[in-house]
Amino acid sequence: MFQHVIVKTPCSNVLLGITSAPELGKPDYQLALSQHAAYIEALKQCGVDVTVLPPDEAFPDSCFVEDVAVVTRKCAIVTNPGAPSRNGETAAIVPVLEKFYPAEHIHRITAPGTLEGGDVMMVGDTFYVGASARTNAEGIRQFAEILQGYGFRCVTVPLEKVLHLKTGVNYLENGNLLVSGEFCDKECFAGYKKTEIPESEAYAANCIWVNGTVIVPKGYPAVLAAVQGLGYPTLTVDTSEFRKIDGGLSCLSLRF
Ligand code: CIR
Repeated sequence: MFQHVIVKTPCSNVLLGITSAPELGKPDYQLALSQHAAYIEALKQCGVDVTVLPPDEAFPDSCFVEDVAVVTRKCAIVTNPGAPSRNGETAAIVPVLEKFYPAEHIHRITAPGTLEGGDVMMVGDTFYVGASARTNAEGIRQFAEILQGYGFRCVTVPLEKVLHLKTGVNYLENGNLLVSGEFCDKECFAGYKKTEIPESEAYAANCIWVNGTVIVPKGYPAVLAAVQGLGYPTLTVDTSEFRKIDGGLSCLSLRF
């Protein structure tokens, strides 16, 4: 169960966020703000307390707070984002983590290691880590070493196409995994109950489980039906403006 969630209000420079899909257009700032507010409401409905950090205009992608830290039940790890324009985002998260974790349980990934939280998927005491354009082998080595100190295990998942691991695979607890594209046939996920997401709704592979409820992006009926078919109560949140800069539901929060 999660007690706490940290989110960060989008800044007006969010329209300058990194994107692999410029054809979708730039985010509408006011709409992004209202979608973000609805996201916070959905999280609150799942019974967590939500810490809302102020916007930071220096970093267009800073609302994607998931990438700057990995939060576990025993420790927090401040990452070292591989995207140069995002690397400085980590400074602001440290004092926030200090409110929840003792200093000796807050760790850091350091250069030349890089790692972004979107590449980390927690399944109990196992952490799957995507080796991506943002997360390198040295970052994963450091991450695994830190986790080992807490009795956690790390499994590397080489990525072929997507930005982050959780762009295409997400764990919904109870052995249930939502998978799309390159993750459908990966050997490391063979033991899970996999729900394959159709290519046309691949964006919605990024759902989040929060205390028994699954939050699904709005507008993906096949995924919504599949998640409901697994027996989960669901909430939907429109993330259209974040999608334009490659962001999804998980990217917008730290949950612990
Ligand atoms: C980026 O490229 O870093 C942002 N535009 C999107 C980050 C999405 N974060 C995530 O998947 N965890």
